[in-house]
Amino acid sequence: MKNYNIKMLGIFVITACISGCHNDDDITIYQDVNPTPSVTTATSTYTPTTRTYFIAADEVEWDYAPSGKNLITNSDFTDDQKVFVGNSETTIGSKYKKAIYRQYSDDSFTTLVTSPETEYMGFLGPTIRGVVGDSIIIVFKNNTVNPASVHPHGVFYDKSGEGANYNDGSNADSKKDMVATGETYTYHWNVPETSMPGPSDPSSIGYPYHSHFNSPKDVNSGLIGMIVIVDPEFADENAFPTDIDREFFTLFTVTDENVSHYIEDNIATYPTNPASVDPEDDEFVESNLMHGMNGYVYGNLPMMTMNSGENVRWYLMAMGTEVDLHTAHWHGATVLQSGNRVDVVDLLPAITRTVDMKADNPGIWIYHCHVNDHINAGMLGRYEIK
Ligand SMILES: [Cu+2]
Repeated sequence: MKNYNIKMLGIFVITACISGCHNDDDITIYQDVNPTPSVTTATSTYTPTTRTYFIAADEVEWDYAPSGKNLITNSDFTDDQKVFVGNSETTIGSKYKKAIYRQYSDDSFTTLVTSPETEYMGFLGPTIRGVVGDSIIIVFKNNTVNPASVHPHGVFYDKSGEGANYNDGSNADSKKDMVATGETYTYHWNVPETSMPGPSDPSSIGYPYHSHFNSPKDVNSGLIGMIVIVDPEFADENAFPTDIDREFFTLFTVTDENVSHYIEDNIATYPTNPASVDPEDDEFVESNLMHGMNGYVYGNLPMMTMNSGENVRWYLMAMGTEVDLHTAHWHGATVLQSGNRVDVVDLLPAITRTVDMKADNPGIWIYHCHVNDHINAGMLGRYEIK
């Protein structure tokens, strides 16, 4: 990254002059924004390729608190916490039917691609990766009962690859608004220079992808994931950035299960007396606002584990509505965000931020949203530096 920033020095000079208060010393600071110069292995030998992903929208039973307890306090849920995770005659509890993106090994969609290393990603879809110059092919199968799509942010697509339905003047032959139940469709995207990390970005950045047939309903149902785009000077053949040791992904969102496609199913399945549920009741509505990180509440996020000394990249994202202003905070470490040293990162719906951490403080540390209401409602996880 260091070399790349030096290459972009001209841009910084212009920016500095516009703001009117910078000199050459300030520009030196910009050259030093990356915390990981010791492992920088920049090359310009990257050969663009085509990356093909087999991704299905699958219906699953999701549990926001699979341990059945609060793992931050290491105790049973309190009455206040049971508002969200308690199952009763008139509340659903921690388990919901959802639709999530899952990766398969080929177009038979029979063998899931999973890894213990990505277990913490929860209901976040598989990471789609690309390097500038690459083509990305998504073979998408909709195994859910509702129409669905894969709409990417950040990459280049034409109408056939947009995965969104609105009045755009294109005809039905040139576009594909949605993929029907049981149907398979192939999206073609490209990664031009306008997708790549900018001068103040680290060597890779994250973007969202999500279903965009009925976007709010589709995303609250669970159809969301992240795309990583890597600077070709810092990309290996797997589209992993070469100047870091490890990556983590976190989605901060208050999933509103009240507007999920599956709310009627969930009312019929989980409350012990479904006939007594009033979907309009304020307490019932509140009970379905799941304040999660990757779909986990109250520390149930599987431990994000790294080794001391590693250079760790965090791709953060929020989704949702006006309650979804989140402030991601790590105990025990700081991060670099576009050249600024912080330990809290601000997020708004569909905003992605990519920040780098030097993991040099061994221990188990809380990692949480710093919004008071969200702390109380369970937007809390942990990470461990070994
Ligand atoms: Cu929050």
